[in-house]
Amino acid sequence: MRIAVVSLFPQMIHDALRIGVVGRALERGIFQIDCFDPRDYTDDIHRTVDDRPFGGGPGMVLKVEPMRSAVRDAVGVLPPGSRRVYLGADGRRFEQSMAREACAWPGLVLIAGRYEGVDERFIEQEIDEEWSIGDYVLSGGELPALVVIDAIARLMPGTLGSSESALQESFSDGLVDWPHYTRPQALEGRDVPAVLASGDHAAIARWRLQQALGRTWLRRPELLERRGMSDEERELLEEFKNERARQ
Ligand code: 9D3
Repeated sequence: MRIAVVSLFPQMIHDALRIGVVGRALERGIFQIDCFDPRDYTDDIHRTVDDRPFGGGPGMVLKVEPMRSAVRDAVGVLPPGSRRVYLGADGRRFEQSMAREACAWPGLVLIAGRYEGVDERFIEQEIDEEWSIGDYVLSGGELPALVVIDAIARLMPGTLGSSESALQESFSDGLVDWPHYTRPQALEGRDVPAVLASGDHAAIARWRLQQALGRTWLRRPELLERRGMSDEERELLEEFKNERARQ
């Protein structure tokens, strides 16, 4: 897959993507990133990319022409059928299902805003979708673009090792994680749950699913609503609630 990023801070994108599993996937050619800086598409001596908002008020607005030229060049290096996504604070909340869908697109242009945002006519003419990564105020779309790239890159075949890949799409999908433990088995009088050291793999799998269901019920009940439960899972959760009520 080819990803293009339109950003006034291309260094921020390149530097961050050198690190970790995503950096290794890039090195191995599993996907490709190209950055397009709107400032390179200006023709005045100051290389102006922003201007004051019509109607007045604080802050600056990204001008249409440099943004449009950068996006059109980006689209030019991507295969046909690629999609253009603007990262904006008012966009649709990015979630895992969107990463899965985007993974199947031939190419993706991510456009990072800065300042108060971009002239609305640019959105209307040049953008297919608008995504946000959550309800908090950031300084621009670069960190969101990196979040989206990370989530998509992990889904590409070959990015993760086989053991990490095996963790994806398991029965515990749509649940929060179960608790993890490592050595030492006894730590200041707090032991690792006995079942995990029992060697009984069926009992361990059952305990982990029960913990995941219980923790999802406690922390993220809306996820449980969305996912639903099998009869067996309902029983495990009831047992979790009963044990919790006795403690
Ligand atoms: C405080 C300014 N806000 C006035 C109501 C609007 C605003 C403008 C520009 C808020 C944030 C930004 C910059 N943010 C992004 O470009 C952005 C973002 C975000 O802030 N949160 C979550 N996802 C994203 S994606 C792009």
